[in-house]
Amino acid sequence: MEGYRILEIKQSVFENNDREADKLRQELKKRKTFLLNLMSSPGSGKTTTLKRTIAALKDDYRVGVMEADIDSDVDAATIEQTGAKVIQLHTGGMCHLDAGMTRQGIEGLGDEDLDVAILENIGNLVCPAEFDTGAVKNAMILSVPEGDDKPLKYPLMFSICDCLLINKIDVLPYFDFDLEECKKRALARNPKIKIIPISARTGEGIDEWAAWLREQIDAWNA
Ligand SMILES: Nc1nc2c(ncn2[C@@H]2O[C@H](COP(=O)(O)OP(=O)(O)OP(=O)(O)O)[C@@H](O)[C@H]2O)c(=O)[nH]1
Ligand SMILES: [Mg+2]
Repeated sequence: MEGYRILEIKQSVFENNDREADKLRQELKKRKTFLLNLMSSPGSGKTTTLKRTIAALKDDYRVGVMEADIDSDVDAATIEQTGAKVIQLHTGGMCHLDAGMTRQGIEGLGDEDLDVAILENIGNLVCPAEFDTGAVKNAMILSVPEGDDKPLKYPLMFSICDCLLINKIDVLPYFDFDLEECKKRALARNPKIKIIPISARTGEGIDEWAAWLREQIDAWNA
């Protein structure tokens, strides 16, 4: 027998985070705040889609946005123009948010009077998928220029998301992106994933996305 122990540190990091995430979700349930975690690669259109999403929801819900980035405040400045409450979170180099960081963001927003809090996670298809943020629903964006093979290459992200927005469909004629093949690949990873093609530029598909989101918010905040 070896004279040393092996500690599964990664495992304990995830277990602790899962506990924190469940605690945060229970608190949000009590306060009737719905938390959405929005993830994607850098530049897929998270902030642009959020602008459209806020416009679709703001007459009926009090919406707050947490913009997570390694640095800068450009996304918070963009969202501020919509009139929604917004906070910029800096992760100082970390490529994802965990439940503790999300809690700090929610507290920074002043969560008590929010119906909906949206977290724009760090642009990355790998690390954010591994950490439960305490969100009620996870959504992701895959944009046409990234290619239809992404469900094959980043399976975890597709399997933990409740909704997949395929964005930038306005540029479909210029790319060899096979929409049907992409849907098939995503559904093979996660048969329950709701798939909505959108263009955050033209607004196409945003009504369907907003309707899906409203259903989730109303079910949680009932
Ligand atoms: N053609 C087209 N361009 C889009 C669409 N959505 C976003 N863009 C453009 O894509 C670029 C990146 O969009 P953002 O919304 O900043 O993407 P993001 O995912 O928030 O980026 P990060 O926060 O840096 O990860 C911008 O130049 C947008 O104008 C779309 O539906 N169609
Ligand atoms: Mg952004």
